[in-house]
Amino acid sequence: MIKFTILTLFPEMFENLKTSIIGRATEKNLISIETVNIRDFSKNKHKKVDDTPYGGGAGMVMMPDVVYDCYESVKTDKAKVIYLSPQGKILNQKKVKDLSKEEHIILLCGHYEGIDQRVIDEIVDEEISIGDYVLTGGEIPAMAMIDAISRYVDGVISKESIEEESFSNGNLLEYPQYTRPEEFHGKKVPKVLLSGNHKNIDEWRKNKSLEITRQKRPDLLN
Ligand code: 4GS
Repeated sequence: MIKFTILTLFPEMFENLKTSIIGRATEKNLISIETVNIRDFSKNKHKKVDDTPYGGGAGMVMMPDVVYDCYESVKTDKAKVIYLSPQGKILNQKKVKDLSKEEHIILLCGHYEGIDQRVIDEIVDEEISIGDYVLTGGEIPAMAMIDAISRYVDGVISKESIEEESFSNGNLLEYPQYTRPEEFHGKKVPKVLLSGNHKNIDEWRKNKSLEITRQKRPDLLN
């Protein structure tokens, strides 16, 4: 059982995790997902959570005391605190697999221009980015992490699915998949897949994986 605690100003954004594979995993108690609204920790009568940046500039900055109190309300001895930010190391499949061994992951989501640096320095164990582009908040990266990590939790998806997919398989992309009908818009399913010869099918798939990786993502091959 891995527990995810999300610190966010927009807990409604995480409703989608109640659907599909992640929703089922939660229902089966294989993972647990808890959201905490940072705004609930505002001491201000207007529930203010952000203020203008010292030194000037655009946008608002989330205040450190509010974020800290929110963190304090959920922290555990074993918790690993991750801040989603373009300054972090870019997430990859190895990191996903390593994180799936944690017991409790706290995901801190910034919004607006970000969070006061002092509270980041005080509570964050690791900064992670989901790619070199700018989003409006850390919520979508937090969802991407929960989704990718949960796949590795026992019982969430089949062992075969974990092993077959891209990257698990020594950094190769997936071979193409086909289903019925046998012919679609004049295009036939490759014959070998209908042959029932599993040795030939495995070999064809391995070759396709290599070919596609070489073609589309040669950077993955070293
Ligand atoms: C990312 C990213 C991100 C940066 C949050 C600007 C709001 C935003 N977080 N991977 N402030 N890429 N965060 O763009 O993790």
